[in-house]
Amino acid sequence: MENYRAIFFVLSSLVCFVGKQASAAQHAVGGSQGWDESTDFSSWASAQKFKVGDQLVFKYSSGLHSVVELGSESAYKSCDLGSSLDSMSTGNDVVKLGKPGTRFFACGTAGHCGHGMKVKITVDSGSAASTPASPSTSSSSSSSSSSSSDAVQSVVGSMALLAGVLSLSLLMPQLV
Ligand SMILES: [Cu+2]
Repeated sequence: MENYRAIFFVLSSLVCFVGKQASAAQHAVGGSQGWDESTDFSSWASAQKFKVGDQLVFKYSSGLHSVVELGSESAYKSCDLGSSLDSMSTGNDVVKLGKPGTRFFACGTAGHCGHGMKVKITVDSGSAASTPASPSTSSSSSSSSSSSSDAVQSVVGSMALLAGVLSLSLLMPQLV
């Protein structure tokens, strides 16, 4: 009879764990191919959903490539690495997507960006509605709705926990 108690405890904590995991994803840039010249980053990025709180991980051989964050779409298009916001070169670089908007990354190795080693990441506010791609560069979108999906996740998590506790207490009379 002790088994039931253990099973319900494991089940309810598992659901909470899964709920927490789903709220922030980690995206390995380029998928299994990683941050490499041969990877098709535009098709990789279009298949992904980037939310506030998610992380990007750039995986590559340190020394061969690097990661440079660019400040504008025009710098991204022309591979102008001179106006970079940030640069990383460990080979396992983690970038946190802290707010909605578009971010631009390119490889800092000479010639690589021109060969397509660059990626544009559009971070969504976290709500279900898709944000229309606006040509203006001004970031006027508010971050007020950024925590809505996290809130839903925690509600789902606590409801699952409640269900677990409830079924546990229902079983209690038989157990003791
Ligand atoms: Cu490179």
